[in-house]
Amino acid sequence: MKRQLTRSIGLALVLSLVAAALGVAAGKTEKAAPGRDVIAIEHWNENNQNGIMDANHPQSVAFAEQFGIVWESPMVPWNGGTDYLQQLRLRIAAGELPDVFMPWGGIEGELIDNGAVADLTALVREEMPVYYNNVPAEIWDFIKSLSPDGRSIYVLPAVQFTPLGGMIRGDWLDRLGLPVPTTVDEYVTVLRAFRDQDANGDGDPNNEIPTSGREGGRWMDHLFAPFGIAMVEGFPQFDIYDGKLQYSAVQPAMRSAIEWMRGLYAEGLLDPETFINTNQVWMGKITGDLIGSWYHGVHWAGGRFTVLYNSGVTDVRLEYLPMLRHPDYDGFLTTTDYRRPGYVFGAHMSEEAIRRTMRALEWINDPATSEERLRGYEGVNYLIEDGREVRLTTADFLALGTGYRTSVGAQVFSNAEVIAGQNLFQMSIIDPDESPEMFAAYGSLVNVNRMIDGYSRDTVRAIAGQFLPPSIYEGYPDIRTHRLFQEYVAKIVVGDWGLDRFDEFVDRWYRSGGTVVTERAQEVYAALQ
Ligand SMILES: [Ca+2]
Repeated sequence: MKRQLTRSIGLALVLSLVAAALGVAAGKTEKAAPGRDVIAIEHWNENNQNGIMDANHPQSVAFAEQFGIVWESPMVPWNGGTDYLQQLRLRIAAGELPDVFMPWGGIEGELIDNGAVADLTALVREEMPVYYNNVPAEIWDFIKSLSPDGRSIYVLPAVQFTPLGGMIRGDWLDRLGLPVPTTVDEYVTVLRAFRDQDANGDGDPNNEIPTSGREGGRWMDHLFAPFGIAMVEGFPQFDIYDGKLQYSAVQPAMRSAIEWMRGLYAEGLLDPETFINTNQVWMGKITGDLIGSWYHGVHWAGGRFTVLYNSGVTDVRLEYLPMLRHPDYDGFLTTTDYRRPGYVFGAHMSEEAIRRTMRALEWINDPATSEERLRGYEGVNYLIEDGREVRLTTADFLALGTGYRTSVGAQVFSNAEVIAGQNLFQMSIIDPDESPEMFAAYGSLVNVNRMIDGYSRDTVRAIAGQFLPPSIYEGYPDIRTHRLFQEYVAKIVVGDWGLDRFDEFVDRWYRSGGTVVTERAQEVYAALQ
């Protein structure tokens, strides 16, 4: 049965290549194969960086039977979204949109205005009822506000449980006899111990980086949070200050946060390269057993655990680093219920292609199908050997060198229960005693669920500015990209500039468009209330 299906898809693929040769864009034409038609869907999101998908990928093979579609996903580099957006813009400029894709950099507004993406208002209710009902009504209201008539749905929102929080090396703390810090003062004590002692236990007391972040002052939100700074992944946000919606970066609390970080930097507690670390360099330091604490998606910590464990750090333990309490501020970790657009569908797609793709996305996002999905696909998630199912870790799968990514990727709906439940189910189908690799895979799930538990009990707050549309920045691209903030925070923290230049930053920010953008933000916020 499976072989026969593969053959018919193979034929569909040949037909699509013929169609492409005749000048019909592949993936945009329904192709009839004998007995069953299968539509190729070109799909793009941030997971395209992890490998390709095509009609022969095991998930495509299954989806051809289940939904009458196959995925076509080229490799698209991500690079924090920069490379992805560039590639996407090239395709948009050429009039060759992918079928289903994640918009990035706020381009969904222009895609809707240009009629480039499909109206999904009726279809999403019909084909994705579980997802439709799981997405909160206030998020649908916001999505509709992006449409020309204010009542239509062009975007499927990503409503993902994204526990962005602090992490600290529990095995380092054990080695130095220290508890997990809970206040800024306790944290400084731990950072000094990491700096002065051989916390990673390699015999060299001088190779530890107590804490670190990334270029643009990004991914060091754990250092801003104690001061009550609304911030997402290093980007300051609009929230209520002095009873009004305002930009968090120009508040007196930001000055205090920068002053504190300047002290950490001067003391050698903050990575000297923190403002020039690329994602890759920063990640390499973490997995190279050099960084003691950092801020990231705690649900992604399993990947760090696995690399450290497999490189010989067999006592690695990641602990959740709570929001550090400050005596003078009401700190919190920022969250947003709505984070970003999940998918848009190209207006060139046939209604049938949209419907089938939606059925597949509904299946991917329905909590009731999670165990079925986690069992996965033969050749990706497991192999059958001597009639027995042998689970593959992601590392095992990558070692097969197929060039394929594991699956179509990120869900557009998840919550803490969904993620923790999925991890528990995965633990139930893994035998940690089978091999060191399986022990590492099991251990990574244990660590991740400990993190999710810590985050779920921490001081986390959705901010007032979470539904502000990108249009408030129109005419002020530098305000939107936080360019001025990034320049000043880097130069002041590393000591190139004095702290007094923070006031100059505030003044310049307001004068270069901040005043207008703040007024717009306050108007939109008032209208949304
Ligand atoms: Ca050391």
